[in-house]
Amino acid sequence: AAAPAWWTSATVYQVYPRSFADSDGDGVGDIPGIRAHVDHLAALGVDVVWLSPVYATPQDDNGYDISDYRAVDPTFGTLEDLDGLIADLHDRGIRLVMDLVVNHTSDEHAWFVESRSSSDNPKRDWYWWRPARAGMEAGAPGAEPTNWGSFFSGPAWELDQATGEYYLHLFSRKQPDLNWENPQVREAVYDMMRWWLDRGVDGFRMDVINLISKRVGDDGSLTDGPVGGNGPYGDGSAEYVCGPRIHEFLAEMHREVFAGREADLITVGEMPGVTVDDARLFTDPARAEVDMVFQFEHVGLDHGPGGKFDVRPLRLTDLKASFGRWQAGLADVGWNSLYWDNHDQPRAVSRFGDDSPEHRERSAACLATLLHLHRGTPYVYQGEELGMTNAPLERIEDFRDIESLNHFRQAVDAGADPDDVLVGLRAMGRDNARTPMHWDGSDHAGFTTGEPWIAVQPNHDAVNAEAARADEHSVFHHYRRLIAQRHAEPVVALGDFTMLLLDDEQVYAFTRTLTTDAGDETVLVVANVSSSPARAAVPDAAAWADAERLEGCTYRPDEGSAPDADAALAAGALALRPWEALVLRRR
Ligand code: TEU
Repeated sequence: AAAPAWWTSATVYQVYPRSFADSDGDGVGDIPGIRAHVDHLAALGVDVVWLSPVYATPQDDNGYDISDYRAVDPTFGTLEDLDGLIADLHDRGIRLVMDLVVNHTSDEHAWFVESRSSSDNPKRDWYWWRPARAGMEAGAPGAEPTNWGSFFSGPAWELDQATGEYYLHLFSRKQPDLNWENPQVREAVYDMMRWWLDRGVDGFRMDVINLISKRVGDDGSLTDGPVGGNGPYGDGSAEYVCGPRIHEFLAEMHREVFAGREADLITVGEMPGVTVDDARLFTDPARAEVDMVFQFEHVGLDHGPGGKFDVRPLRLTDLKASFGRWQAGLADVGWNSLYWDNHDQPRAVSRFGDDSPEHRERSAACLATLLHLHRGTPYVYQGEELGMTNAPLERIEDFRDIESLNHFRQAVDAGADPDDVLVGLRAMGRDNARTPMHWDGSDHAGFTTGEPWIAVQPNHDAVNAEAARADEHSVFHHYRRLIAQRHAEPVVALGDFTMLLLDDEQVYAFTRTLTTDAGDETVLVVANVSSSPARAAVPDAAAWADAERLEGCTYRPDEGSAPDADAALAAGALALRPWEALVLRRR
């Protein structure tokens, strides 16, 4: 068999540039700010940095609305700054992955400016232009070409007065969708991607890449989606999630952009709504599409029927069933990416752990242990390695994100009680993860000398990188050791995964097994995912009586486990303190 790809033992760190570090005091993070902190990343030991967009942008969606793919936005710096960052990272053996946002551009991109200028412009067909619904007048209520809702509230179509036609925007009206049916669009994107690879970047994280193929009839028609549950709009996802030509497009991209140099690169497709079966196809190396995908199943388990802001308690059994299914589904073919959070999700410790002062560090460390001992490539979102928490967002004025602001306005206009709407936004709003990184305990947490674009969290006095690096028992050093174990231990990177105790609402347990010529090696992970004591009835417990602790994987090993942990485990009744995680190995 071929040697495993380098990224099977790698960990990726996501930098959200707006909120990482500001070098010039304008209150917004920038590339020189990142360069000033690469040693933090090197100390953590990550292999790859994924940089959220720094391209030219009017910042309608914090850079996910790009007006020039080959320019750096002045807010973030210059192309030379970016070249410098690539060099700084490469000097430390860290690769750089760029965000690739090509489902849509900004409405201020030159392509769209041309496209909208007239119905016979050569670039007209680069976007999705459609007349009003048959028999209806453009602009009349319900006259949009389809009934699809946008991810950011309201309809997915915007009427453009210049030609009296509508254009499609699955996200904001300043993010028109590119028409991937047009081969010129695809070639322009591939050319831009090659330009970045030639500049030294090591791969791409592909934004909503499974939405690029829309189902379109021979006559150019698009189809309405079912209405119900969530507001007046139809759910168009069946028409564009993993659409008819998605595999063809990604295979073509691979041939045109990656072929011949793929061994040194890493590609990850962000894919809301992707199923395990789709993901097997996308990540099967023999098909040459992408290395791995970001799936959304585990971050949807606490969403109610009303959508992401309709928050429901998470059941641990659901979480384990989901992760277990993905681990099993991509065991023989393909590869998983592993994440608890990112710039679109609430903070891991607040959502899956317990962010009270008593349990914050222990639960953050427990979640890290669990994720980093799964099979797949772990992604760490900036601040996660410190156990940063959700932001204390109170009033609507505290929010900055277009998704939250649009949702609030639409829900309140539709008659909802603003206080009720805020409950969902506080729990799920994307600004929770977008407050500035905590570098130290000083004013503005060392993020900026100016006025930060969004408030710094008050808990930066206790939760910050300077304090964490100085304390060998910190969450930071626990992450560092886990990342190192993936490099050092083939069983962590490659071992087969088996979920245990699927019916237990408190305990998360699994094994990893590696078969080599030297014999079998098995790692057992048992964690109490709760703030009260737990008992774990581990199957086949007697076999673990003489097992050793897997070095570096136990948070605060000096505290030991509950007295006689190994004996208790052997007797089938292991007692675990709140958020305690035990990692054992036997050969
Ligand atoms: O996100 C796509 C996505 O499906 C969601 O996670 C989205 O952020 C939203 O919360 C849906 O409710 C990607 C980017 O990660 C996100 O930041 C962008 O806003 C979006 O695409 C559009 O480019």
